[in-house]
Amino acid sequence: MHGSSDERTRTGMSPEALKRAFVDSMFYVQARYWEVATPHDLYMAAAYTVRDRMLERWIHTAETYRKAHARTVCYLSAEYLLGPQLGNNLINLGIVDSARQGARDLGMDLQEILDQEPEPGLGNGGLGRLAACYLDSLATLSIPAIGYGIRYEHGIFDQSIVDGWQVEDCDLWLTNGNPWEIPRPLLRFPVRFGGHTEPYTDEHGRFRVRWVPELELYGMAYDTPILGFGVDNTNLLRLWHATAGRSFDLQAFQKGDYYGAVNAKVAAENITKVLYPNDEPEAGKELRLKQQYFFVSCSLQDMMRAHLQQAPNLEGFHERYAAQLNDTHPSIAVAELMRLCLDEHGMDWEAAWEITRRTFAYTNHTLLPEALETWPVELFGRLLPRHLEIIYEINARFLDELRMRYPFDPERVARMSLIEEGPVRRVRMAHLATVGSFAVNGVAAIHSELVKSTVMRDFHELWPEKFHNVTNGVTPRRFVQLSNPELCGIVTDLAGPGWVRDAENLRTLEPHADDAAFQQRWQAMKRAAKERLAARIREATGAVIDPQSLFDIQVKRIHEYKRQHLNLLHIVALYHRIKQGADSDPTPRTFVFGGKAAPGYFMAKLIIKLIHSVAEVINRDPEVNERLRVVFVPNFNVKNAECIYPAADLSEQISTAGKEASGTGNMKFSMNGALTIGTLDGANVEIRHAVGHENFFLFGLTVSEVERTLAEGYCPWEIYRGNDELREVIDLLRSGLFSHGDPDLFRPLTDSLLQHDPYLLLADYPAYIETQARAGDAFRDVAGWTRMSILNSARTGCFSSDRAIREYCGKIWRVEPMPVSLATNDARVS
Ligand code: GPK
Repeated sequence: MHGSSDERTRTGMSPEALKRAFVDSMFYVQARYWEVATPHDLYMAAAYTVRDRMLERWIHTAETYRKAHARTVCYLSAEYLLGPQLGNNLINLGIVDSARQGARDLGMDLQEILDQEPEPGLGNGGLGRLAACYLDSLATLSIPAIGYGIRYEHGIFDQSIVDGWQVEDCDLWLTNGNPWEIPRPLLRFPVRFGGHTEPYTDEHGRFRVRWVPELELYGMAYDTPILGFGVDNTNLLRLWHATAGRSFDLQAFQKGDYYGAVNAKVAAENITKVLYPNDEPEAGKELRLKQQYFFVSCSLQDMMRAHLQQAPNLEGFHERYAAQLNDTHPSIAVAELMRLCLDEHGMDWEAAWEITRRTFAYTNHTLLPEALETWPVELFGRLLPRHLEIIYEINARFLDELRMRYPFDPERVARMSLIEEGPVRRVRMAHLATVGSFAVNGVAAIHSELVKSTVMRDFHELWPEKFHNVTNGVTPRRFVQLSNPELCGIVTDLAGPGWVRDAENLRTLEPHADDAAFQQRWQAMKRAAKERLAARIREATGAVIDPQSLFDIQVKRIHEYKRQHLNLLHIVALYHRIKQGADSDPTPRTFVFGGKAAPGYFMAKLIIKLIHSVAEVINRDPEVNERLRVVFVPNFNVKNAECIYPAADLSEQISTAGKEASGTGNMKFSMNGALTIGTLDGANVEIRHAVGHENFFLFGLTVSEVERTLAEGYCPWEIYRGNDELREVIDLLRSGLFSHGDPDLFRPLTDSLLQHDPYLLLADYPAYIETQARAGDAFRDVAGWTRMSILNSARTGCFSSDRAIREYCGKIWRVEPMPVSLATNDARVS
């Protein structure tokens, strides 16, 4: 009702209203009374209290968008690495202080309640977290948008460390209930697999194809509201859960094979059981293709349903929606939208193709050849026979066009085909995504250039106007305001509380970079974050670290191209110098590592073991451990990350040039005042440009130098022979010193470095060591370092995901904001 005071409103925001609602939720939702409530009950009651406030905005948003027939962005992503919701939702609602006050009045501590939340880890790393940042920015910028994905019952595994080795434990994020999701049992779509196709003639005498599937199951929607910051817009994240149909297995059921049907039911429900834990895809996993098709089919059917509620037919589908393919994982959407248009809605090929091509846009996130998805034609045809036919038809028409255009270049035509010929024929998903989209983009300037000049070169020559760059971004709400309250306080004092909606306001820090009093406040901010991290590390691992030391941090998935082992070579070199009594960097350092290895990636797991082994030797050697400490934070996830980024002095972004598409951790570190030591790779290039070359520790070969080095016949063994310290460092690794006398343990790593070194660690080693020494020296100049730290925060506002989303909206989606205001909401109840 209009005009009702906050006190009388059921969803009021004052501490009093929140307290009343909290007590109500405890009673009516959790069905608990005060004396027996567990900490988890407190969390659930708090979550429901906050959720009520979100639902009010969400319903109003849905109504507003619907009435306006708003053009809507549909973000299709197999991963959303959301991280804990409660704290972020309090921030976006603007009620952190009210909530803290309310909790205190009831004798509770807000932080303890926040700590109860399990991590929704429905993603592997950068790509999944990017999707989550984009949801935050879409809502904050009032863009009508839906995130579509998979409700994995088990997200990314929990990592623990046993004897220095990674051990994977099953993630159980749903076990105690998920208060943020609304199950929609009636919102279900059928999804079919297998079987065969049959031609027939329809009532107009037209040639048609009917798919006779072998298996039918259902996707059921679970909806999570996504709040914008400081606006009432609240968007939808719709995740699909697989359930068996009533007659689970068409074949088995008809044969009266009940147990066969039961097995089929279990198999159906397995589709959304677990996230594949690789940050680059593992080839040929049938269940993975099923997951991709499953969520894409449900999402497109859902979009069509909503569209047809308001339009007579599908003609304007591409005007109503822009669908972004987050890498190739959802690229089967191109064939599925064709199938839905052709087979389910009776359209002809040209009309269906026109709609399809104008609906999708595709983001490429990697150039690593092993990560470019392809599916064996045999597997594809067995699972999705109709889609394979459609892909063949798309390809036939596409190749005809190419032959016309390049009549004397059959090799080019073969290179561009959607089908890779060879002993095993395969469907090239990146080609399907490119042919079926109106736009293709990379995720950092250098990466987008490489997309055009390498993996997509032929396509870029054919359709230069299709290719774009949108440099990634990260949300300042979670990665500054939530995770670094002291920094947030500093900026808010200078720029007012609205700065987090426009991160360019971080610039207000710049004129204070040399101000002594301001520098002290800045140092206190860093110090507080470092102490928090030290306490957390002590709790998690028992390791004691000194917040006065330089915190040198590398957290990200463990991968050879990211070169955690280059970092280790430097650490062992420092150790070696101290042991030899040689002059060495006098800056005390704490090296912090964190990150998960794909369970089947042996070398990555061995790198984790090596980190622990080096840590063990260094940390307990009194001759060394006053100056060096090495720690590994187990189970790097969003929750831990929030504690880590603000505590860093130095951010390690040391991938081989050309390998890291963008990186996003690099942005989070820099925004929080860490300096970067990094290569000219991914977004490092743009970060260095933004913060100023003098405020960035650059080293290493450039992309073209990497190419040249490899082309000229790179010989790591010669570098090893020619560099005494490097040789001694590698020999130490091979000596058994770090492996209780076993010289073979780390052989796979050292052999790889000496024989092939595909990621050019040895080539970059001297420059890295030298640059690290400069960073160590610079850290001892406290005022100089503080100045550089301030300038890093001040100048990295452009890496806000708001900027990235604005670019997508302008260059790619052509969609406008649609602000929603609760003030005009009649449905609000008092
Ligand atoms: C790229 F291809 C992939 C993938 O499967 N998973 C993934 O996390 C990352 N990525 C890149 O490696 C990062 O450089 C990039 O910042 C991130 O995607 C987001 O674009």
